[in-house]
Amino acid sequence: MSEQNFPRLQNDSILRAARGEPVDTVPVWIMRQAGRYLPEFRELRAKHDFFSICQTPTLACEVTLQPIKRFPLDASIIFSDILVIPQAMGLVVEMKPGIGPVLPEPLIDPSHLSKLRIPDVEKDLGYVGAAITLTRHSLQGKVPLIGFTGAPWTLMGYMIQGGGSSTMAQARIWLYKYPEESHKLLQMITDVIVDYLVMQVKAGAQLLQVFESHGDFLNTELFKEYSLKYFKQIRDKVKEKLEILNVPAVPMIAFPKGANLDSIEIFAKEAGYEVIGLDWTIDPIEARKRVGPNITLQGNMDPTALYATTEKVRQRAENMVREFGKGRYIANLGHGVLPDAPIPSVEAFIEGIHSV
Ligand code: 1CP
Repeated sequence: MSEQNFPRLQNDSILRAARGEPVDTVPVWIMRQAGRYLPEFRELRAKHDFFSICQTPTLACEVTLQPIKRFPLDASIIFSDILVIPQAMGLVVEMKPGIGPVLPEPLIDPSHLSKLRIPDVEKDLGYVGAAITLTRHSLQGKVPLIGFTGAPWTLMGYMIQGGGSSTMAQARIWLYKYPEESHKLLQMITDVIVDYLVMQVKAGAQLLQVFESHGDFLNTELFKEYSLKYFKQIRDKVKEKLEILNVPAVPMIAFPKGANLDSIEIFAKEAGYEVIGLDWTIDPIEARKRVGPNITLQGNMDPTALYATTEKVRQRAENMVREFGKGRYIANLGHGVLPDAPIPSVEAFIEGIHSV
């Protein structure tokens, strides 16, 4: 597949860090960097429904570029949501302001698996590809563009709970009560994810991140069986399919949020991702000891630390780089930036990272 005549990349520090090559300054991006903490996003969002923005390439592109215009970030991430997959599989997903995603007809028991359809990814999610291609051109080579997906267990959680949950109890019950059907559902989701990520790379995504936002709810045993297993499949099949299509592979970032150090160590040995994202509970020095020298780490300042004084934010960002070290490291928060995060703190965070 051709490079679609994309503009030449001017800042490749995140790609270098992902590949383990030296960088002058540590690359930084912020999970959820295109979103509600930006007044220009809120202004656009007041005029458009959430999923209409995702489905309209010019709007998705505009929102993706908003943080890039404001801050000296080293990567952009395409504006979309992880819930576009359950939607493409036939479930209704509504985005309720102040609440978040709501799925009014969730999967109650395995008989509901018959409600799901196998989407034609190029057709049903082609709007994400179109947004990626347009954004690659509009970025004019300033920074690389990240594509993303939710991981299978995280998406399964929303499909069963019908929205966010502080316990994921119904979804966890499925794992014990219906293990076979849980694997069947996870496999269906995995197959869609693989085609979806391949489509994103063909469209121009230069890195891919897989968000396991509900990793918190899995102990090491469940993590191996219901998360790691599918992470591996995604990585192997995406690389295999791209090779068959003669499309160059791109670095893959896994974000197993809430995974403990034991799970992270196993993940590093087995999953085959170039980059592992850490949440803010993980100690950088301990994480490096566990994963060894050949994996890039990403993260992990506590998003609520942005509410300290800007001077403290800058210092904390500098200290974080010193702890992780400048090699094989991508700076980020340990989870998404909060909807009312102070913008001067976001600026101080980025400045602190780049100053080391
Ligand atoms: O800038 C970016 O990062 C790109 C846009 C992006 C991404 C990467 C959005 C826009 N969502 C996501 C990923 C996403 N969506 C995740 C993984 C990251 C994480 O763990 O934070 C998750 C869990 C979701 C699901 C979701 N969508 C939630 C969380 C609900 C819960 O369980 O508590 C919410 C609130 C949304 C809505 C959403 N997605 C994105 C935005 C800007 C918004 C706000 C919606 C609005 O404007 O009304």
